[in-house]
Amino acid sequence: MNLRIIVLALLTVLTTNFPVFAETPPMPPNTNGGDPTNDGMKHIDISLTGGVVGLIAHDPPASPVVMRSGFGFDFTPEKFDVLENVYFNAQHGWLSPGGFLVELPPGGSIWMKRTGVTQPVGSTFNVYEGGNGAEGMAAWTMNEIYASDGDIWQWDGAMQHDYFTANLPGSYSMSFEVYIGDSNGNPASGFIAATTTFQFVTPEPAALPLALLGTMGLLVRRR
Ligand SMILES: [Cu+2]
Repeated sequence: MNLRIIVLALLTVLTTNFPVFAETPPMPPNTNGGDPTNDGMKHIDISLTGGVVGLIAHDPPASPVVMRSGFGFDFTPEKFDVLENVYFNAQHGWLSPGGFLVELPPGGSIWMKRTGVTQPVGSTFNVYEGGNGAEGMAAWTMNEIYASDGDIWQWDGAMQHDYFTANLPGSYSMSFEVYIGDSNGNPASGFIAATTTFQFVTPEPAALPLALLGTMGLLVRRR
């Protein structure tokens, strides 16, 4: 065997058979797979004034947020398996910085409705229900939400970060309408909804080959 074959064989072993240890997934602020200066939570600040829903996107972190890799990871407990072998990000979140929205009608709540997505052809783009750090990961369901356009989700007013996953490199976005509804999600009359779009990209493709080249260089030098 020449050196190149040995190195490639070693790389294959390292990247496919290296023992993987189960770990808890990163919290939402640490799901950025790009420039670390863009770590942190990217909130949509929600307000309700005079019957009008207001949405303000917190910036930085910059949009689109960069997903991080879940390839080769073993996340625990089992509900976090959905983050394995995909890209994922949970930086986008819903927040009411002014506390409870006092203008809500009796029995009313805030609802989010998925209104559209963009994604590479043939890709999968999913969302799993998370929560916030104060509740703790144990309280998060990680159930799939927003599976199709028109799917709705009821917000309890606490900070909410969900995990968005994608299986192919590229750009992704999901658009939402935020509206006031009754306990079943039927829109309440007399309120004006607002819309926003969460944008994502996968890490630069150059990042992985460079890391592999670095490993190869190390192995060659060690010989
Ligand atoms: Cu947050």
